[in-house]
Amino acid sequence: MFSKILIANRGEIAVRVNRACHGLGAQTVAIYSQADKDAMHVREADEAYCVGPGPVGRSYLDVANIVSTALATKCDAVHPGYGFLAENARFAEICSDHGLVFIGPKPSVIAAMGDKATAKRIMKEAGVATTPGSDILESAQKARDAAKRIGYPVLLKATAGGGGKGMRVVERPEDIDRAFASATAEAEASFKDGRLYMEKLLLQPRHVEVQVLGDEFGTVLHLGERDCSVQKPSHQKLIEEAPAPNLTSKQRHALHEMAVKACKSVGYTNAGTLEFLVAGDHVYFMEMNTRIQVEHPVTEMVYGVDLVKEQIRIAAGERAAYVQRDLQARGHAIECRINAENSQNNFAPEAGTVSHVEFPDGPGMRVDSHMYAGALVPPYYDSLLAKIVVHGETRDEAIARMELALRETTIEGVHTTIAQCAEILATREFREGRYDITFLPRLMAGAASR
Ligand code: MV4
Repeated sequence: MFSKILIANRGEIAVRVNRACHGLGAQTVAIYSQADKDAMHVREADEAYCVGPGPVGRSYLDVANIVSTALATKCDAVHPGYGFLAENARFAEICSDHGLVFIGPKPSVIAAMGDKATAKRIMKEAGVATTPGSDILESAQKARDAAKRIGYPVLLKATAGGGGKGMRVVERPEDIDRAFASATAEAEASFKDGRLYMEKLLLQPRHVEVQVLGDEFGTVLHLGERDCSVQKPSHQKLIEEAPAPNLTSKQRHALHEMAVKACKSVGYTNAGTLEFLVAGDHVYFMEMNTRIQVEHPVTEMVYGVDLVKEQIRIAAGERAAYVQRDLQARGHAIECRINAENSQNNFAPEAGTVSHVEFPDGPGMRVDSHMYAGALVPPYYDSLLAKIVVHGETRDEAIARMELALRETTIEGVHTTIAQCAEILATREFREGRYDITFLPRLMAGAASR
């Protein structure tokens, strides 16, 4: 096991990773920006060092400063959390060049999966179902030819993308030129890589993702799936659950088998997530995320596995602590993301000081948060304040428990998504588990017009 781990992150995930490190007997080093000097992750680590001012480019993304801090404090590993440097293959490589274990997959795998067209090609070759589409399109003319073959409507996607940037729906051949130019420009501006590929547009799909863990001895385990279809128009997830409701056992089995097969074919190690779109009876691979995800706790509650501890143990060269048949999903878990944002102001993120907090507690309840009375919410980072996670023997019990948990949650000083989460839980679509990616945008449009 590692003796000291640098946590290259902030917020709730830095607190979460710190807890896992301490649980394994490792010392921790926090890094922080000037804006985070009083943050919970700084207080709870064994050591903490300021790496720069508030803006992320000068602190949490400053590779040289972070690696220097890890070396100066004699760390043997780095946990990147999610966001920031978590899927930066170059960072992973620089860590290992300096004798630091990057707690994640190999840099070559991070790079391959980070390029969405490459990831899709690799998965297709491994026998995983992918959405009908094209490889990289060198020109608008090539795009027109591809669309003719695939059939309209189609979706242009940025290969460097994710999160919807550089994505354009195209309904008719006469719209290809303009969509190709604007998607290329947006991708170029966002990722310094304007390359596009194309897919058949799936109508009203669900976003279902499979959690995997691979060790360095070739074992790949899946830990079931999560439904993350409750997303804002900005592609931010708001509520996630495990298992996904309304999948046939055949679809569920196919998802799990494809995920494991895909990981074995790329020699995947550490924690990862394969994202699929489920449309009608079909499931299609979409993207792979090579990090621990925000919504990992719903999987932890259903499987009774500490995924962050497993990440660390695997990176330290230990064998997976489980075999597949021991991993049995039990009951149902739901997560609500409590963000600092203002529903009166188009859900814009809101900075401020949290004056008062109360969190729920009791059987089947978990809160992952870095909030305390007096905590600052700086303007520079994502607006996640807390994740309220509940478990029940059934989905209905989990929903009832979440309603209780949200009622028992108080955050004063900034506006939050607590009421919006409660509104979603009260809808018939959510209660019946019959929602897709169009659900929350429709609900929000309705609320805006009321
Ligand atoms: C799609 C799709 C429909 N058809 N691909 C959105 C983000 C990006 N990572 C992939 N996305 C989508 N890809 C095909 N072929 C619809 C979306 C999509 C979406 C996917 C998951 C969750 C929420 C979404 C919201 C809008 C669009």
